[in-house]
Amino acid sequence: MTTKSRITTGSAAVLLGASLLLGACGSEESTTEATTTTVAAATSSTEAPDTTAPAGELTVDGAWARTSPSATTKGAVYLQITNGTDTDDALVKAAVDPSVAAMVEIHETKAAEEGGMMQMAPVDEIPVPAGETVSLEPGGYHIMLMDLAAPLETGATIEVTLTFEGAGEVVVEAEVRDTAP
Ligand SMILES: [Cu+2]
Repeated sequence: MTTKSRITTGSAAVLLGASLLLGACGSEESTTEATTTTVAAATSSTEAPDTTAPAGELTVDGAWARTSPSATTKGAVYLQITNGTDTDDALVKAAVDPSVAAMVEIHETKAAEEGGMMQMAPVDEIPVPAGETVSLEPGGYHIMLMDLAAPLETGATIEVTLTFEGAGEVVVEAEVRDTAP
């Protein structure tokens, strides 16, 4: 496995999951393969200790979109941005294909000055300081999809193009889910 050094702990978990599925199939041949895969995964997870993203990269993980009730034309996308570089960056724009939504904004949900009600408002950018992870999650920052072409259905996948001030464009796939992963 020549790419071993690039396998992250996350990938190892996926391999492990796949090998369990293979093992469940029952044939002796696939059981043998599964055993080999498990060993490889265990080895690579030892080599890739449980730390943050590789140094020098800005990475986006865990993208998902919340299902929208059929009566609404809005949806939201959540994800985590890890800035593994030593330079501050910022998410300045998000976009989806017009076949998904006509307009996309970056929003922040927070308690209003008066009354304490939660409300959301567009922001120009989401700062992602060097070495930090910023979560877009329900009740906080999110990517707002406006004027949806159709309600978001569980299991569908949306391609979202993120534009960072420093890192440029990053395209992520967001799975439509009922709840956070
Ligand atoms: Cu919003």
